[in-house]
Amino acid sequence: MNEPVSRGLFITFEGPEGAGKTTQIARLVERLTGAEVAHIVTREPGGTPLGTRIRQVVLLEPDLPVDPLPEFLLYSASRAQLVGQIIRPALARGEVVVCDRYADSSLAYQGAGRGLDAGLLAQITHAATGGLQPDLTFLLDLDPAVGLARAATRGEPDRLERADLSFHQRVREGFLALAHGEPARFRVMDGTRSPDELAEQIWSTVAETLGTVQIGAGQAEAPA
Ligand code: T5A
Repeated sequence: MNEPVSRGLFITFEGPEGAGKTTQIARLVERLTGAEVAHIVTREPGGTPLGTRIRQVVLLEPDLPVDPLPEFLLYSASRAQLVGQIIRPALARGEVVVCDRYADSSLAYQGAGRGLDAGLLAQITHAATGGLQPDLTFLLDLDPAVGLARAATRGEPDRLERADLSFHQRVREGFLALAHGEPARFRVMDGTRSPDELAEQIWSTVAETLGTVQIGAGQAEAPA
């Protein structure tokens, strides 16, 4: 069985395509680095050699047929490896873990979006993660049409970016329903606000949370 995590802080960023997660994670990392808070940054799918290969198959080969259940299982395999190899060890060292997407993405994309049974997703996710849940999840909420237009400026669409707008609307609703169900963990942010405004809001929440937990060796005080 997995050891219980008693230290560290697990932060995830979620949201529809192009919501601004990568931008805000970079801003948060600057603040954590400036405040000398031990941290790592990772992402899903990916974050390990296995996860990187799965990412290639599941996202970047959009013409390869992959049905919804195997798609979810591939994300889950990447997640299981990431949790065991990267996330739990970092939390056990007392570090902040910042992860670009996690299990909520499966519930939103493969559950609300593709229509897979929520109970099945929860059962397999529990097996893949040993029940590890983020302490704090920032949901950058955005009209998917706006997010897809932002993402489109980057070149060829991946498998998910190719899905139609109604799929992405279900994904957005799925995320909002998850946030509604777990208000203590989720912070829903308006993804149309400026990057600077969002970064300030996010840092203020993280700094406040850091003040309530003991992070890393020698990090007894909350950052300014
Ligand atoms: N997936 C993933 C599943 O289906 N199931 C799962 O279980 C998991 C884990 C991952 C895909 O995998 C799917 C979901 C996804 O489709 P990805 O390549 O990692 O794909 O991409 P995304 O996570 O979707 O991230 P994106 O890079 O598309 O978007 P971000 O990171 O949310 O947005 P970002 O920061 O790159 O910004 C996009 C553009 O918008 C601008 C940026 O400059 C950039 O040009 N921007 C803003 N513009 C205006 N205002 C702001 N506040 C802005 N913030 C950023």
